[in-house]
This record gives sequence, structure tokens and C-alpha cells, in this order.
Amino acid sequence: MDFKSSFMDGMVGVGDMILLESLSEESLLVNLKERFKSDEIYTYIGNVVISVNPYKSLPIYSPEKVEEYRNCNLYQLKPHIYAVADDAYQSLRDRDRDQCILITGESGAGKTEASKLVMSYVAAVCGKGTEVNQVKEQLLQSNPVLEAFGNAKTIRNDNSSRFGKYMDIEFDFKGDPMGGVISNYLLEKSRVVKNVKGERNFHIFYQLLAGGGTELLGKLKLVPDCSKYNYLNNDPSSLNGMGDNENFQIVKNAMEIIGLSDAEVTSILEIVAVILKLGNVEIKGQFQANGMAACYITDTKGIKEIGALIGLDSSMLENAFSVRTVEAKQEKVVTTLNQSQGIYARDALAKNLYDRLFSWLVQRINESIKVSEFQGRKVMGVLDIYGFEILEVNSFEQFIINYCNEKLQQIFIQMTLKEEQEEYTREGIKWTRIVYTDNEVICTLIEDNTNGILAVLDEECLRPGKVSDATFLAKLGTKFKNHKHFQSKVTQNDKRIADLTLPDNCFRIEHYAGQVTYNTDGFLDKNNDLLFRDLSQAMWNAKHQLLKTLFPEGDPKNSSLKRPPTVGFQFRNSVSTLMKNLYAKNPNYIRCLKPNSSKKPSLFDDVLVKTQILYLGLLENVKVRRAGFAYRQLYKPFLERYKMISKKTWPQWAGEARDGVAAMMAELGIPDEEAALGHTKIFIRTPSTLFDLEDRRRRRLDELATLIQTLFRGWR
Ligand code: AOV
Ligand code: MG
Repeated sequence: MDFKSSFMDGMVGVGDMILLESLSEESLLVNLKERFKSDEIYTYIGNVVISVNPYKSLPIYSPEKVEEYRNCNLYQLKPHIYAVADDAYQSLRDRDRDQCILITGESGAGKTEASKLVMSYVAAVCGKGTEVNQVKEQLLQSNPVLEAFGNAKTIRNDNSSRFGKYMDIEFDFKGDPMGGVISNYLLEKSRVVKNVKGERNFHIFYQLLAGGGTELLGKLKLVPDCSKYNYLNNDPSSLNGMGDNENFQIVKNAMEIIGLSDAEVTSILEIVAVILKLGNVEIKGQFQANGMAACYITDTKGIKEIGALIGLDSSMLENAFSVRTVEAKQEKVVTTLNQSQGIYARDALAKNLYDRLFSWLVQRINESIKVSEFQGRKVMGVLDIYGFEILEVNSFEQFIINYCNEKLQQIFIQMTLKEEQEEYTREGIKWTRIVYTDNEVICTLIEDNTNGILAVLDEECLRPGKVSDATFLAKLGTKFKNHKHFQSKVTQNDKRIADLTLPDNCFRIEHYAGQVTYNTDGFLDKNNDLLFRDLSQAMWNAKHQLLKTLFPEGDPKNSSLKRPPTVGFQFRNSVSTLMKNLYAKNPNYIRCLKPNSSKKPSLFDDVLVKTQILYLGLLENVKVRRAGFAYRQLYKPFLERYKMISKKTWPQWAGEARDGVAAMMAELGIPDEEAALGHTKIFIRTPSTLFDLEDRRRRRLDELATLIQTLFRGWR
């Protein structure tokens, strides 16, 4: 028997990979695989928990399990997400440190599930009482609502988050939850009007049709049949077994718990219905007498229904789909839209409506869970953001999503190092700098204020004259032709990175997680995100109260409002705020891995997992943790475990635990540089020293067992 299996009874493989004897991506893989096969889906790297999605329900989340992990020492029980949640909560409550839980991993790796497990664990262990329970319920019930509106079935994940979410849960000085604040990041609104084969639109559309019932659907003038709506993918393979009907009831109930009134719920669903109907508005092209291309709506029944739902004369809407008014020098110039411009206007309206509805919903939930001013609040932030994506065609959305993941990787590296450094300082241990690979250069390539890709994109969006995705790409090519993480056709003459497989309209970035080729088609448009004024004015003119508030710029009083900031600019700012927020907190990490691409239980795809091990930098993580001292433990539990191997401490050490451990180390002849004594913990530099201690302990236990047996026999 070796250290690995004896360290903890019943442990498969190594529970903490810092203690792996040989260190390589391969050895991490083998260990995770061995554990996965026995349903041990959690493994530590120090205080980081690695979670491999089991794709099946495991009996490890019961109330009994919660009790087991409650107030435990992280290392006393099997690795579990509850242990991390508990550690974070205890530290927040007892040591008054704000916490954040950072959950990363690719699409379908289990981030959202992990965030819910953390929330439900904290809800289970913190205070009770009617008021507190109500707060907990509201916090927990925000999940089904936001998932209904912000998640969708994709090829990678049946319940994929299409928005980023950061939730601060606020506690009082006793550790009871008082409320929270949710921040949402860039919803993938293009999905509203277009989705890939095998994927779906946002869940809420299907849920409403499946669960709305005759009365509600009748009022909304909808039919319970997805195939009747152009915006809903008619591909039957995308529709299977999602429990839309049941989920609709869950969502409605959750909205009620959150405190949305019946009228608010109706308003929300009316807007959802309007979007579905917009997708069915057919726009055709025609030529006017003057030979100009124009467009018209073929069937006005649908547009009348929309008008009736939102209290707007449908001719105004019809008009907004067929002309565009531009004000120049106090003069109004009206141009007609051709067919594709008309369709573009219709889809832009649908996307904007949905996006604004979603943000409104987040704000509305925030109103309900808001904490009124009070002193001494402590905060636990939970970050669940879309995972790194490499699709067949990667567009602006993937660029933004991957940029965000790049930042999270950066913060992970920096905070892990910072934390190590702080712990050594706190414990009074001498420390040498750790050398590590840094992704800062990629972050700068994207986000630099003046020279980053996002800045170049903004420059193109704001520049007068003939700008296009192609001019943007050309600029990038010139600017970054010597950048080692950037490639485009312009730079292909450069022999260093000659790559003939790169299409003309694409650029490629060497991310920390791998190469991604981005197709620039639509970059300018998506970054600009402008809605023709005729459309926002039409929306503002509607009698529908909620709708009206979603389009403040439609108010003629606001017509002089400045151009809104670009999507990229806003995103970069919110990421920067998020990073500052996270830096100020004590981090806890959950790093999720996806075992296979077919969403199947018990299937472990070595190649797929290895890629993730690589790009999550798990080996780097182990190395950072081992670079200083591989293992650390509080004196008391350490002494308890090893006291039998030293004559000085066996059977009992009477003094301080620290002195006992010091005496033991001296007796065993372990040099100071191998085992440093901090204020509260012992730090062991190399795993082999720990293995040696374990060996001695095991031999001593065997001796003791034999001794007891002999005594027992003699006694009989
Ligand atoms: P994600 O959040 O990481 O993807 P999810 O948390 O939605 O991934 O997980 C995907 C699916 O995997 C879930 O719907 C469950 O079916 C299953 N799953 C995940 N974790 C567990 C678990 N601990 N136990 C059992 N099943 C699990 V994305 O949002 O796409 O990046 O944008
Ligand atoms: Mg998710």
C-alpha cells in the first residue's frame, strides 16, 4: 500500500493532486479518470476543487451530506464542492472576509450546476427564521427565472447559459443572508432570431407555448405549437424531453416568490408573445414607381395582433419596418428600406426587445432581493459565466465570451499567486518568487485602451466614411502583424506565421485555451448595436407600460441623447469592474471539466479532458502550489495524525501543538528548509517528505496493532 490509498480510507487515486508523486498532464489525467470511474467527481488541487461532470445524478447532495460537511476541515472528508462552500461561508462568518466563488470551465462542464450547489449549501447551513427563509427562497428562486430567459439548448449543453452572471449574496454580522445583487453580462441576443440546427431559442418561448394553457395562450393569441413560429427552430431533434410544460409552472411559481405581480408577469409574457409574432411578420421586396427598392408586409394580421398586444397603431409599426428617418441639420430625411433592410429592422427589434426585457428582469429581481442600508454586511459573490467556446464559426459573441474567460484565467493565476504569497507572509515563512506563464499579453491584445482589438473595433465603428468588417480586419492585420498571438491574412506574408488555411474574412487568436479563428462578418454591426430610431420611437409610443420603459430613447424629449457606448466598450468596462470586485475578495475556485462531448454518463474521453487540463492550466496550478511548499496543515490535526512516530509526542504531548510538531521534526531529523514552522501551520516542501511520514506512521500502526494482538492473546 502506498501513501495515495492510505491517506484517507476508501480514497480512490489521490484526493489532492498536489500530492501526486510524478507530475505531468498525463498523471493528472490518470488520477481524475480513476476517480471518475468510481464516481469520485471532485478532486482538490490545494483549496481549488476540480469537478468532473458526472452527467447523472449522484447520491452526494443529500441533507445528510450537508450535515457531514458542515463546519468540517477541508481535508477531513472526501473532496466535495460542499467543503469549499463551507470553507468560504465559515471564513465569511467567522473571519469577516468577503468571499467570491469563481467557477470556470467550458460549455457543459457543470458551472451553473456548481453555482446552484454552492447556493443551496449556504442556504442550508445559514440562519433560520421566517424572514431569513423568505430571503433564501427569493435568492434561490431567481435561478429558474433567469435560466428560463437566459439559457437555451445548444449542441454542447441542453441548458447552456447564454449570459454571464455574477451574484453577490449579502449577509449580516451573524452570517444570515439579507439579500443580494445580480449583475448580468452580455446576453447572446442573436439567438432570438437565429439558431443553429439542433439548438433552440431561449427556453421561455417553448415553456410558454407548452405550459401556458388555453386561456393564457388565447389572450396572447398564440398557438401551442412551436412549428408555427419562425423564430423557434423547427428541427424536431432540438425539442426532445426538456420538460417545458413543468418548467413553465416552476418559472411562474418562482416569479411569484420573487414578488412579481400578476400584472408584471402578464406584461413580460406579452412581450415574449410579441417577439414570437415578430418572427412571423413576412417582409417582401418591391420596386417603387421611381425605381427605388422598397419593402412591404405581406400579411397584416400578425402585425395587427402585435399592435393590439402592446397598444400601438399597427400602421406605425408597419411604417417603422419600411422606412428609416434620419435627422440631419434639423431636417428629416426619410429613406425607404429594401427587403433585406426591412427584415434586418424586424430582427433588430426582436433582439433588442428580448435583450432589454432580460436586463429589466434582472433589475426587477434585484429590487426584490435588495438589502436596505445596514452596517456590517459581508458578501459572498458567485460567478457563473459562459465557458470558453470554440465553435465551427466563431463570431463577435465568441470573441467576447473568450475574452471574458481570458480575464478569468488571468485573475486565477494572479490570485493564486497572491494568495500563496499572503499565506507565507501571514505565517511568517520565507518565500521565493514563483515563475509562471502569464496570459496578460493576450488580455492586452484584446482590451488595451488605445491599441487593443476592441479599441480598433470602436474606432472603426465611430469613424465616418466607408467602414466595414473588412476595413476593420485590415486595420487589425496591419496593427498586429508582429504580435505572436495574432494572425490574419494580411500577416500571412510573414513567414513566421504563414498559414494558408485562414480564410480572408477571419483573424485568429492564440488564446491561453487554444487557437480560435474569428469570422469578422457582423463585428461592426454587433458592436454598434444601433436600433433605427423609427423603431424605438414606435415602441415608446405604445401604451404597454413595460415596453415603453424599455425604450427611453424613443421619447422625443430624449432625442438628443448621445450615441450609446458600443457593446464592446460596455463589456470591457463591466469586466473591469467585475475584476476589481473579485480582487477585493477572498477567492474560492471551482474548476469544471467536461468528461465527454455527448452528454453521456460514465464516459471519459481522455483527449477531451486532457485538452481542458492543459488550457485550465491545472498542471501550472499544481506547480504553483508546490513551488513553495506542497503541503500545509494546522499544527493540531498534524500532531494528532503523526504523534505515534515520535517518542517525544507519543502517546500524548502535553504542551502547545506547535512545540510538539517542532520536537517531532527535530527527532526525525527533518531539516528546517524541508519543513517550515509557521505561526499556525507546518509547511512541508516536497511530497516525498510527507510520504515518508506516512510510511513511518503506517509501520508504527502495524507495530502497535501487533502489540495489542499479543497483549490480547496473553490476556486471554
Ligand atoms: P455549464 O454551466 O458549465 O455550461 P451546466 O452546469 O449547465 O454546464 O451543466 C450541464 C449539464 O450537466 C446539466 O444540465 C446537468 O445535466 C449535468 N450536470 C452538471 N453538473 C452535474 C452534477 N454535479 N451532477 C449531475 N449532473 C450534472 V454553459 O452554461 O453551456 O458554459 O454556457
Ligand atoms: Mg451555465
